[in-house]
Amino acid sequence: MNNYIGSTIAAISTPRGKGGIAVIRVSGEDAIAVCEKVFVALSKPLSEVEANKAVYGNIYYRGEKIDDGIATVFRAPRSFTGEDTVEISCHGSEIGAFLVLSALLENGAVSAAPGEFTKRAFLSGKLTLSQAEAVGELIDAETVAGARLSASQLSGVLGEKISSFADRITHILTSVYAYIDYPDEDIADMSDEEMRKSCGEILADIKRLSSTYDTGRAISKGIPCAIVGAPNVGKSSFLNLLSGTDRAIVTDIAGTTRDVITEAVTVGNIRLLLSDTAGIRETEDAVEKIGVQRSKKELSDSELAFVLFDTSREISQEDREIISAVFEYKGTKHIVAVLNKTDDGKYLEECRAEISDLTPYIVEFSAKADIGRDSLESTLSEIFPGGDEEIRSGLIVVGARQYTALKNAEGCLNAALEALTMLTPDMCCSELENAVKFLLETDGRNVNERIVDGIFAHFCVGK
Ligand SMILES: Nc1nc2c(ncn2[C@@H]2O[C@H](COP(=O)(O)OP(=O)(O)OP(=O)(O)O)[C@@H](O)[C@H]2O)c(=O)[nH]1
Ligand SMILES: [Mg+2]
Repeated sequence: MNNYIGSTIAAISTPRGKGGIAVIRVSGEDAIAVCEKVFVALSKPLSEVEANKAVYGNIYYRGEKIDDGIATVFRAPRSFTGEDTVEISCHGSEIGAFLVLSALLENGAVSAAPGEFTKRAFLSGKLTLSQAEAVGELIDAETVAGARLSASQLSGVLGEKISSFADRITHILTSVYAYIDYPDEDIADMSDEEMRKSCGEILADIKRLSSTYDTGRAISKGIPCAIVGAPNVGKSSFLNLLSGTDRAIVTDIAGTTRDVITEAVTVGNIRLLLSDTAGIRETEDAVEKIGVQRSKKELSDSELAFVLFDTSREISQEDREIISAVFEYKGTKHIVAVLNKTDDGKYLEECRAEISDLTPYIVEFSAKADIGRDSLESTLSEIFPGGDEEIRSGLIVVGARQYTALKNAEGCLNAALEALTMLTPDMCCSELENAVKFLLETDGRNVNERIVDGIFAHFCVGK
């Protein structure tokens, strides 16, 4: 991203391909002058059009009329980027939009880098970094809940919350400074005891927020889930039912699935990236053997394992081996036992007893009779707490950057608490300062340019 901030940038902001209209966005000091050379409004020149007004006109490329359309004029600082901006809407042919862009580039604009409009909005103080990221999340959202969450974060609530933690720590810091600089005078706002208490409270609040990260990812990006179990327990039927497709072949022959089949599904607010795998068992079949190896790899790569059992038959040696294989991941992965075939569940209780140590999350299910989806949904919302209210409030961490900053701040606060207990105020001071630094960085204050570039490079051109 080498365009300097004073340059005027242009890009097609609508997706590639044919559409009703295409929008070309131009932003920068000369946005209106550049557009005036390309877009001739019928009523008056663009430079005389008031802010936030749209005008109809003709569009020219190398002196030849190529289209007609609408130009909307925004004037600094009241635009998305904070700069003068013109948005030209033309007919939505790909080549037409490309010609409009070429005309603009020939008349003084430069091509915008991915995310550059949003980057400028951030640099001119129109958006905080968290809000800018929410714009990116909103564009990328794959679920309704994800879109709703990023829409509520556009208002900046998450950033405000994080910055309120920084303010509270700064308040403690002022007392620590007073204590260090004037040890003999009683001018600190807070006593030792009060500092410790306040530090502990902030730490608890930060932890509460950082613990929403799993849910944030589950809502916006999805959680990689492996469906594992012995052959024929109904793994493929489970995937098909949840995805509402016939993606995976289902037969009563054990060892039907060989390759890994993936489907993204949404259960409640949670997005699951499901992988159906081969039944895990000892086999002499060369192809099935590879399938079994892939199942194990899928299990190890997943964050959540759905372990399926067939409750219409006795628990087998194969089931027990799978239980012990999944047991290894207890504490590092979410584990949900799905007791399938409850429409014929003669061995349901036996099955329950067998898995009681494996996981508290047990769902009675029938992929054939479509029983158990509600129970699955409520189990998932126990694992990923945070319902509609949190989504509406926007107080769910989605970005890895915010999460890391909160975790770092937690580390500093823990160390600061220790220093307060040992009565080493210097130590406490630097830990609290670091905590503030980590927290403020989430909103782009003190963030070095490299991080900023990295964030905006993930955007699409025209955003
Ligand atoms: N009664 C009953 N049968 C089921 C249920 N779910 C699946 N089945 C049947 O069980 C058999 C195996 O189902 P699949 O979904 O292919 O099982 P799988 O675990 O994917 O099997 P492999 O790929 O061979 O490991 C099929 O005949 C299904 O129709 C259920 O809930 N109840
Ligand atoms: Mg299968």
